[in-house]
Amino acid sequence: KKVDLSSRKVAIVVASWNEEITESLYEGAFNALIEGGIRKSNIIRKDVPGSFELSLGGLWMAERKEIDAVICLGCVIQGDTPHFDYICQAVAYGITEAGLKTRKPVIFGVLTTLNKAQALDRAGGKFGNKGEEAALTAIQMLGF
Ligand code: DLZ
Repeated sequence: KKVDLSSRKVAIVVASWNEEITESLYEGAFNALIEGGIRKSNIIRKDVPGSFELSLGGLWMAERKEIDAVICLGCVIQGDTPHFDYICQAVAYGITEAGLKTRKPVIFGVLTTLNKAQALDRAGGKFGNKGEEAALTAIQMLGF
């Protein structure tokens, strides 16, 4: 069945790190929400500095009464140090926690890649757009 989502509000929280990638993820997510029946005026965008901040940014948005679902978009690219692992761990945990705490779908749309090419492939390249997939996940959860 097709669920009527015309009155549902969705927040998209976007990390500015690796902006070229996260803007593509945003575009994919935005378009998929519109395609899925969410009104343009019911999509609220917020930016945070890096993926690490998606946890709190996502929680803040999910705590807003009027928000029905939150999509967190980021791109963490591995460097030469274990820093990558700490950010990925923290944000995966933080986004999970934001969803459980608020009992709302808080979607993990974070690329965790070994290099920029892998990220581009997943942000509108040969493996699709993971922002779009994150939006479809939100839509499915809103129809639960
Ligand atoms: C510091 C940092 C590094 C090295 N790499 C990334 C990255 O690849 N992707 C990303 O989204 N953020 C990165 N950051 C920033 C952290 O997410 C965070 O903003 C800072 O550690 C400050 O809390």
